Amino acid sequence: MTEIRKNYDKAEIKRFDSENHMHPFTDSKALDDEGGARIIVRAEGCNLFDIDGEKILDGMAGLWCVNIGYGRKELADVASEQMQELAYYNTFFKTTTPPAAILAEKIAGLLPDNFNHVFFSGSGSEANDTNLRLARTFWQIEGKPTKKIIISRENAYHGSTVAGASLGGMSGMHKQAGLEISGIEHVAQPYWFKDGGDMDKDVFGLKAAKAVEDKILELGADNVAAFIGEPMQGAGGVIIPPKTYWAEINRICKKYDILLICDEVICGFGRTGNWFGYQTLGIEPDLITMAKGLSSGYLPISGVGVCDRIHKAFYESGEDFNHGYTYSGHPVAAAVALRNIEIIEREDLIGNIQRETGPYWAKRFAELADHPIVGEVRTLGLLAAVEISNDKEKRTRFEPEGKAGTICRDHYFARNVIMRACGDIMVSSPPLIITKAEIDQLVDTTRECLDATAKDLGVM
Ligand code: PXG
Repeated sequence: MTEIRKNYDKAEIKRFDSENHMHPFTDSKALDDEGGARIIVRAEGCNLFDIDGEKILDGMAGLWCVNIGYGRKELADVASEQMQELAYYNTFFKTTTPPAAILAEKIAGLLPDNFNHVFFSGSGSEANDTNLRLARTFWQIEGKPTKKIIISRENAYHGSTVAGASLGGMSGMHKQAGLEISGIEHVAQPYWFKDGGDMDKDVFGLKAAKAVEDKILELGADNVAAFIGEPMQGAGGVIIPPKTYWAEINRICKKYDILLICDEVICGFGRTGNWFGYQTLGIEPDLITMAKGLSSGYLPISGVGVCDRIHKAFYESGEDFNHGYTYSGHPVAAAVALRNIEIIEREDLIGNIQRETGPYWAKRFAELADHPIVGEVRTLGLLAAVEISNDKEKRTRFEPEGKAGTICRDHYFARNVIMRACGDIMVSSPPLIITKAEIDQLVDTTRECLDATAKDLGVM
């Protein structure tokens, strides 16, 4: 084992990373064959800097999380102060800490009126594990223990723990390691571009919602605990449901007394131009998952907003809720999350999206719809999706599927701009502080990369 020093050179870091670090969602050999991972050493605002000093525009806010942008000294100071005062204490066994309690109160104030409690955890995946436990335990308490099944959607992303990945509908994840949590069922997603055929978008939205109702009827409402959905599917490709979808899901969940779990891990804390995606899309949730933007990724923290109906059942049950994590309500992460929320408020980041950057973002991205290999452009708040397609009318893909997206992503990479390729969908979710000039850079680079991709595919 090497001793820990202050300074390491690039070659050493590359070697350690290759020889000792196993990356998430990565083909390690392919990464080595390409020369290893890019080493990011610093960041400021919307830009990253790599070990060679290259400046890179981060069109993904890390992994959809650095909402207030990089380099906020204020958060480092808060973390330092809290760490010196009380670096850790738990919230089990009749104890709490000021940051955990104050953050819970603050979040409750942002949630709907019928939400007054938050259960904390460390990541979005853990929070969705909490949701599964909360939903099933709630129905046990209510004397309906058969209500256990959670309905989710194909191509949903709810995390990478066993419960998170089982709740999610990512086929690549389900294929590996036999995800065998029983009582999770998947239905079709509200993805008009791919599955809408000749249907009007709003009619298709109702059809996609009906898949949920059909599944409830097939399983029997007495066996269904909850429906879980992202307001818009992020990792699935920024799939924004037709306007009719969520209103119908609200109605269905109420009719059959099914809990509605709204996974706001990406949409929460300003992303869609409101504090939460349920506001933008008109969702009436019973449980709300939050992570990422809660601390803008400065420290890991997540939570579940719990509505009064569910909280009251637990409160009056006379039993412990036998669930929790070492880091539930971690004081340093909570202090950082609190200051992060304060910054979003103080700088009116959400108002700025509504008035300035949101409309500009939508207008600039919409210009790309005329590109020969673009089938559709979708935007919502500061989210964008550009569908690469070989036929605008039929909305079909280049063969083999995913290749065009990878080519396009590599063109961005070469131009020092980060965009995510979800198959053949180029998606963006930048820090909420992005300026109009940076939006121009992102959109102009996108057009260049689409041109280059079209050339590589032999169509331009
Ligand atoms: N729910 C949603 C909606 C998410 O997007 C999670 C839960 C899980 O959060 P944690 O903190 O456990 O990762 C997520 C995470 C990608 C990508 O490539 C997306 C996520 C994570 C990693 C990569 O788009 N979303």
